[in-house]
Amino acid sequence: MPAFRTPPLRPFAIDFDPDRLTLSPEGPTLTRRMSDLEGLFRDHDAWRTAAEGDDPVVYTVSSSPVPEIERELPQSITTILPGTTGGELWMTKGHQHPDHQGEIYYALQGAGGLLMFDGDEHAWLDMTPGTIGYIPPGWAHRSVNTGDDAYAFLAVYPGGAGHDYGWVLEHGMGRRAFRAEGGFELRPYGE
Ligand code: PAN
Ligand code: ZN
Repeated sequence: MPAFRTPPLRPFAIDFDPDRLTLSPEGPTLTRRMSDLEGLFRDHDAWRTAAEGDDPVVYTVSSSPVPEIERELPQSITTILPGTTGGELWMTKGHQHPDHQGEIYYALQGAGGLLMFDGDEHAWLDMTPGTIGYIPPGWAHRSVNTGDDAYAFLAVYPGGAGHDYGWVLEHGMGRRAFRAEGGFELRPYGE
């Protein structure tokens, strides 16, 4: 374990285990269950039934020890489990970076999508292992598992970026992704 100073850190290597999808050394891991995703799925009744039932884990976010502070460049691995709620594919909460900072995603495993919304226009990137998704400044972003297995990706973002989840509750994400014959389909946010 490297000796950390604040800021900046000393140089150090992070081992990535592609089978276990872990980082070593590791920082905090966040677990998002269905009950943490209130107000996000279109079918609120289906969400409530699942949240009040077995309240499944929808995704985890495992970070390296790099702290979320100005000038540092933290990274984390998000793993979204396969599933649907009211037909809508399991996804991350989605957020906007308050100071409109950019971000890089790198798909590691499974099949997913990177949905972005600038408050006006939406964009969708298919994400399969090897795809680098670029999130420009000012685009809120949400990840969706479009496959039948876990979808995992690496995120690298400015330490001072902050995460505004209220923005998505207020503005939506432009589109929603639903399971459909032979794959998935995007529908307007309100439908
Ligand atoms: C990612 C996300 C992660 C979880 O590391 O934070 O995928 O998604 P939510 O934060 O929307 O729950 C990232 O975009 N960081 O900036
Ligand atoms: Zn982000």
